[in-house]
Order: sequence, then structure tokens, then C-alpha cells
Amino acid sequence: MARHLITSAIPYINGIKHLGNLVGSQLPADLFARYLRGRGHEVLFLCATDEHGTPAELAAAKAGKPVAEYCAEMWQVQKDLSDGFGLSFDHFGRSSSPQNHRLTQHFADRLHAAGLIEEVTEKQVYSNADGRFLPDRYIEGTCPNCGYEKARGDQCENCTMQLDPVDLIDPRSAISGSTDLEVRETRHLYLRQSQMRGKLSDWIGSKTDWPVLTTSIARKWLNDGDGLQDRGITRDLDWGIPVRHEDGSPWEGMEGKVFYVWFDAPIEYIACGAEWSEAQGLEAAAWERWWREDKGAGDVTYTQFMGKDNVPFHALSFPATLMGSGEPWKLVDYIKSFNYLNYDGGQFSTSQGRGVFMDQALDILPADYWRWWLLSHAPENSDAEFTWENFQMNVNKDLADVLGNFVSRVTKFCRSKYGLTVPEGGAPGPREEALIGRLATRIRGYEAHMDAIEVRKAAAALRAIWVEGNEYLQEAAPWATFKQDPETAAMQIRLALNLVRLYAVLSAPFIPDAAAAMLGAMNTDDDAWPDDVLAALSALPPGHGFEVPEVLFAKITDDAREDWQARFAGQRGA
Ligand code: B3M
Ligand code: ZN
Repeated sequence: MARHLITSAIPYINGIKHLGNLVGSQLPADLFARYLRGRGHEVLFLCATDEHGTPAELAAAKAGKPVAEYCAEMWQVQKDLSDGFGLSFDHFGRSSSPQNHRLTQHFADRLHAAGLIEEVTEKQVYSNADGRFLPDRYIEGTCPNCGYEKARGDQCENCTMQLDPVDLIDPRSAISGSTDLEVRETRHLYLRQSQMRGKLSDWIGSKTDWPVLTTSIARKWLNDGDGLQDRGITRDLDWGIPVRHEDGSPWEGMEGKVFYVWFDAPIEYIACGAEWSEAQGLEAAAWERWWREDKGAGDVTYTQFMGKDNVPFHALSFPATLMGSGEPWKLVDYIKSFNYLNYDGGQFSTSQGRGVFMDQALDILPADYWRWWLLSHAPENSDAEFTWENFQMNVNKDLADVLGNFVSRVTKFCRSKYGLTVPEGGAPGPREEALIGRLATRIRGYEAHMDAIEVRKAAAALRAIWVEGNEYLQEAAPWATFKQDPETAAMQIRLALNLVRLYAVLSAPFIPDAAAAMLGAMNTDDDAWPDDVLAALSALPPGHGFEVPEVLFAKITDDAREDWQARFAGQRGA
């Protein structure tokens, strides 16, 4: 049994996430967490809301609420939606937690003590029309690196380069569109990331097993130099973690300022562990054994999940914070990053309300339908695209025709011929032995893809395992065998009923609700992983009672598909 720490990128608080966000971090992280738990490992799976920064301030203003109140409400909304999708976080925290305030101030103190923080008089963009300093992401302009015209002041969405607003060509206010901007002086703390280039470069260089998508982005920013410029970690804003020392004393010259959201957000991964242990009524040692090498985290494997635009912050900036502290914090072992999911010929867009959002998805179909499609089409090696036709086709084929139909045929046939108990029957023959051999090979393959977090390949392997069952049933044809040889037919059905349980266990990481329904129908809570496939196929002994489950997956009709296609074609209603 190994110990696995898993974090998903923490979603911004301002608004409900779309399915592209979901499949880019939280959902595959959940898949991996469920899989590892299923294999008997000890897992701590953490996520939270990312609550600071101007987006939260502006969204609260728009909603006409104090920002703290707005965040508390939106946290609950996001929490309910993640429960709805079956995201099995051990804790869903908040970056505005007292734990994160304390830890963020702690890291700033440590970095300062290590000589890695510098006070810089900075020129910052002030918008006369808006009457305020404009935070980085509220300045838009042309990217100096790639020429993209809608680059934001913190990062270019097009080429992923981390930017400073003053780098932008033809800047304008994203709040008012005003170009009446002036540069004023203000003082800020800078993290001297450039001092850590050597250390970071050695560390990233040692990560030879990371996915190409991750290392290509990390190396690009490391080697181009721009990714490791010293960066401001404070802002002139009201909402955020105050720039103070951990003991509460003021940080001279920094009164009224807060830490930059990208400084405190990754620290929330750690703070979330502290929130988790407090919520469980445990001592600090409970989370420290996941996060501190000197307190038991030496044998922890830490995996992070995120969209590709988040890679520079996780591969460079956050490790710089942790290493720079001089304390033995657990560094990430593996960064799994994702490309983008597009929506029906364009992009998902939160600002434009384009695509399907988490609440809308759950309004029309159960979570498992979405989980299966999204994970089996995860944008791993390239961008992927959601279309309603493809969604309908895959759900109907994989879930209804292959898996659902297998479960339904087997349980109904048994009920009609032998009643609602597992029949005895004779000994398995060569056909069954061959099936078990093929299943064993396929299950080991499935595990290998899951261990490597190759999400699409794992989905394909699982589907192939389901198909084996259908093909076996087709060939063995117990309904025909039954007429001359009810003994053999009984054996075949006993095997098939055991396959239903086996499928539930293997499928649970992808489709947890259906898997629970299958185990429930098989009247068992034996969800042990099939390390030994032959043994796993005799878990339900002759005489064991079961039920015929409700239809596991209803097919999506053409009418429903057309209706949804039309409903989600325009923008999300205000
Ligand atoms: N909230 C951005 C995003 O959701 C940001 C991630 C923070 S991870 C520490 O894409
Ligand atoms: Zn660019």
C-alpha cells in the first residue's frame, strides 16, 4: 500500500465551471483518486475554490454583495456541483481560509528571510476612467511574444507566456474599455525567481517521466528566460490575504496591500490539507505527514492535475516558493496537464457563456453519462471537441448497448430461468478459461494505463473489457444452451453474474453511481480489486441472492439531442 497525495487545480470562485474546465483537472484527478483507493492505496485528494483577485471582487460587485458573502455562497454552489459529479475530494477547501492566510504569510516571511524577496518601486497602470489601479488581468492588449490581440496583463492565453501588463502593446482597461490609462508608482514585493533558475532547472530536468505537454511548457519558460523573471507577489487591492507577517505584525510599506492571487492559490493546496485535518478533528501531524518531508511525507507520491495554461505556475512559480522557503515541503512528483476541450465548432467560454456548464449538465442527465464521455475524450494529446452527435453516439453505444445491455440481459435471463439467486451449474470449460485469460490480460493493461494516467487509453481498455462480456454471452448463448444442457447454461450465467460485480469494481472510477447500482443489485459490498481474476469471478457463490437493477443507462434519443443542441447553441441566459 502506497500513499498518494492528489490535487486538482482549484477553480476560480466567480461562476460555475463549464465541462471543459471539469475535464481539464477535477474530473481526471477524481478518476485517479478513485482508482488508487480502489487498489487499496492511502489517498489524500484535495481541491478548493480560488477566491482572491479582481475576478472575485468584480463578480461580487455585479451580484451586489459583499465579496466575502459572495464567495461563501459560490463556494457552496461549487461544492454542491462537485458532489453532483461525484468528485470524491477528501476536502473541498477555500483559499480564503485562515489556514491559507497563515501559510501564505509564513511563506512570504521565509522567502524574505532567505533573501528571495525584494521591494520594488513599480510602475503600475492606473485607469482614470475606472478610478483605480488595474490588476494585471484587467488590462488587455497585444501579446509582445505572439501578437495575439486579446492577451491579458498576467498571461497570454494564446502562447501561455506569463506577462506583466506594461509589456502589452496598445493596452486598454478590460473593465471599461478605456484607453485613458496612466502609469503610476507603487511599491510591491517581488519574488526573486531568477535566483532559483539553477535549482529549478535541475529539478525539472530530473522529471524525465513527465508528460510531454507538461515538460514542453515547463522547459520553454525555463529556457526562454521570461518564465523565471522576478515577479510581483503583491497587489493594490482590498480583497485578498493582507501583506503582513505570520505573527500578525505589519509589513512596513505594504499597508493596505494583499498578496497576488497566484501566490496564495497554490499554497492553498497545503492549507487545504490543514483545513481537512481540522475538519476531521485531527492534530496538525495528520496533514503534515502528507506535506512535510521531515514529518512523514518522504514516501508520499504527489500528483497534480491541471489545464496547460496553469503549468508555468505549478512547474516553476510554486516550486520556487516551496524550495525558496528552505523548509522540507513536499514537491510535486508528477504534473498531469491537459489541452482544451472545444464545444461544437468553437471554444467553451465562461465570459461568453458558451457551452454546457456543470449545473446545466446535471439538469439534463446523470453525472455518469458526462463522466464517461468526458474522460473517454479527455484532451490529452491534443485539443478535443464536444459535439452532441458524438456524445449521443458514445453514450448509447458504450454505456447503453455494451455495459447496460450486458447487465440487463444476464440478470433478466437468470431471473426467468433460475430465479433471483446465483445458479450452481457445472465446471467452467475451455471457452470460460479462454475468456478469463483474455480478461486477465486486459485488466492488467487497464491498470497499466491507469497507473500512467493515460485517461483515454484506460477508457478504451475498460470498454474492451465490457465488450468481452458481451461477446462471450453471444457465443456461449446460454438461452440456447439451456434447452439441452441447463447445467452448463447455469455455469455460464453464474460466471456472467460474477462479471457484473467485476465490471462494477473496475468501472467505479469512471462511473461511480452506475457501479454502486450494479454492486447493489448484486447484493454485495465486496468491491475488492481483481488482483486474481479467477478468484474474483467466484466472489458471488451459488445460492447468493441478487436483483435485476433498474435500467442503468437510458439511450439518448434524437429528439432529446436536437432539443439540447438548440438549447445550448446560444449564450447562457443571464
Ligand atoms: N484558479 C486557474 C484555473 O482554474 C486557477 C488555478 C489555480 S491552481 C492553484 O484555471
Ligand atoms: Zn502570446
